[in-house]
This record gives sequence, C-alpha cells and structure tokens, in this order.
Amino acid sequence: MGEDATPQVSSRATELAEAAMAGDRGALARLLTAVENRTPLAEAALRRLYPVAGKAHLVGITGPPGSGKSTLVAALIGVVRAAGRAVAVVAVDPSSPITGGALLGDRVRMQSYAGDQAVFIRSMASRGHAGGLASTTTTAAAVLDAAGFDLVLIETVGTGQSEVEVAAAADTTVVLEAPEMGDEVQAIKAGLLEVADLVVVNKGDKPGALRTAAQLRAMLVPTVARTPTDRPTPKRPEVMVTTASTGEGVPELLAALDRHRATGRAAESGGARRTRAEAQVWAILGERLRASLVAPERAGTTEAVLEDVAAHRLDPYAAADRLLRELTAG
Ligand SMILES: Nc1nc2c(ncn2[C@@H]2O[C@H](COP(=O)(O)OP(=O)(O)O)[C@@H](O)[C@H]2O)c(=O)[nH]1
Ligand SMILES: [Mg+2]
Repeated sequence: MGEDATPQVSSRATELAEAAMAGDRGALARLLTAVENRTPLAEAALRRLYPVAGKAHLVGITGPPGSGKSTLVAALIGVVRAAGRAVAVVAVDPSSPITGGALLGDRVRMQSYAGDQAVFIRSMASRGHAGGLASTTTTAAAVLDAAGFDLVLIETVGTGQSEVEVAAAADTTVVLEAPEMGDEVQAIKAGLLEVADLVVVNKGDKPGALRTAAQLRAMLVPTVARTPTDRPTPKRPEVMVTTASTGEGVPELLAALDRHRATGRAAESGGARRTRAEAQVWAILGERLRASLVAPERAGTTEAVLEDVAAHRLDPYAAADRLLRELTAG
C-alpha cells in the first residue's frame, strides 16, 4: 500500500490499465478484483486511470431488500442498450449479488449480454470497516468510467449507513420503494430520502403503488441544504412509478436520469464532486494513518495507548494526539 509499488507492479498496473481502456474485459475484471482487495496494483493502476475518469454518469440505486433494485437494473440495461449506449453495473448488495440473485432470475435476458462489449456487470463483496465500501465502490466506478462506460449503475442494498455513503459517491441517487402493505409510508428512512435525487415506487403492478407515490410526493417538500457547500440548491426529488418486471416506466426513468445528469452538470455537480473528493481523500488518509500506527514498528506503542484509553488512564483525545505525535516523530 502507498506510493511504493514495486516497478514490476507499476508496469503490470499500467499494462492492465491500458488494456482495460482499450476494451479488454479480462484486464478490466482483474483491475476490479485488485480494487476490491485493495492491492498496490489497484493503486498503481488508478494513477493511470483516474485522470481519464470523470466523464461517466454515476447512478446509485438503493432501497430496501426486495424492492426490485436488481430487476430494475436489468430492465435499465435493456433500455440503455436499445438506445445503443454502453452501461456498467457495480452491485454491492451482499444478500443478493447481482450475479447470483435476481438478475440470474432474468437469465434469458442477461445471457444475451454475455458477448456484449457494451455491458459490464460486476458484484463487489461488501466488507471492511465504515467508509471502506464507499471508497471501494467509488474507485471501481472510476475504473469503469476510465474504461469508457458512459453510464455506471451502482446497486446498493438499503439497510443502514452504507447506502448513504455510496449515494455520496454517485452523481444521481435513485431511492427505490415498493408499495406499502399498511397505510403509511413508514419504511423509508429519512436519511435515504434525504439523499434521493429521484424516488421510484417499483412494483407498479401491485395495488397501492399510485397511492404510495402520492404519499411520497406529499412528504417530499423541498429540503434546504444543511451547509453552504452541501447540495447548494433545495431539491424536490421527482417521484416515479415503475414495474421493473415488465419494463413499464423504465424508459421514463432513464429519461429522468439523463435530465438529472444534464441539470446536475450545470447546477450542482461542482459542489458534489468536491464533496466526493473530500470524502474519498479523508477516508483514505484515515486508513493510511491507521495502517501506519498498527505497522510492526509502532504496534507496541499504539497497543499501549489503546489499553490506556480502555482503562481510562488516558482520554481518547489525548490518545489521538499522542499517536499523531508518534507518526510525526517517526
Ligand atoms: N410484481 C412485481 N415484482 C417485482 C417487480 N420488480 C421486482 N419484482 C420481484 O421482486 C423480487 C425482488 O426483486 P429484486 O430485484 O431481487 O430486489 P432487490 O433485492 O431490491 O434487488 C423478485 O422476486 C422480483 O421478481 C415489479 O415491478 N413487480
Ligand atoms: Mg438485488
């Protein structure tokens, strides 16, 4: 890890990066594995790829398990391909990986993309500490972006904090809901709606879909930005209804994504990109600091400081200061 990739790793990384950018799917897959495993190869490759990335539209698709995210992604792939456009998918839903879950249920349709150079689907294991998922996903998206995919869909299961993190990695965030069984739209976490650029009520073929959409529209009064740098304009996400299993409403969803991309580019994209850059760099910096402090030459000191905090001999702030001094002294 770090800047000290060996010359062999660097040249292998450059080779793979060049190959991926030239359309070599094997090279792209190997790079994404390296990204997932956070190897020096991935970092070295990113040095070549990152300057080329930044053009793609990154779309996060999140929502509760079973709301139809994978099915909707499959339907979107169909509409995007029908328009002659390329699309890559990163699925970070561990409970139903896109390669083994619902998309395989859509076997016939997916098989037709097996030899299609303009479709690339990848599932990512969700592992590691807070922030790890987001940085891995963001890096994977940058690799796909550099490889020439103009649209990158990121499917994340909406069960906790991770989807909010991943949403921060996207240009456009779609929050999916299925029609409610009960009377209220209570299942949607406030945090999720806050990150939504578009809200989609899927399973439009089920009773209550239109009512759920109407309730959501009533709920979604414009939110005001919390800080001047954070989302500069108040937004009122559009609420749409889709039936992913039949494809109904999916072309309209793609059109809405394209609209959001176009207006986002003009209005808030600069701020969102800056926010994303900050989140990434701070997360990586935190990981690097931590890695340095648990490296063999410092592990003893670090362990002793942590013990002192656990025993209340040292407060956590003083501990952090002491560890920072260790780093700057070494
Ligand atoms: N009736 C109906 N079922 C759907 C629709 N979209 C998805 N499903 C079904 O809902 C279940 C969960 O879908 P899946 O895409 O795996 O949801 P995910 O967990 O959010 O990725 C599957 O059985 C799908 O076939 C829809 O529009 N209508
Ligand atoms: Mg899924």
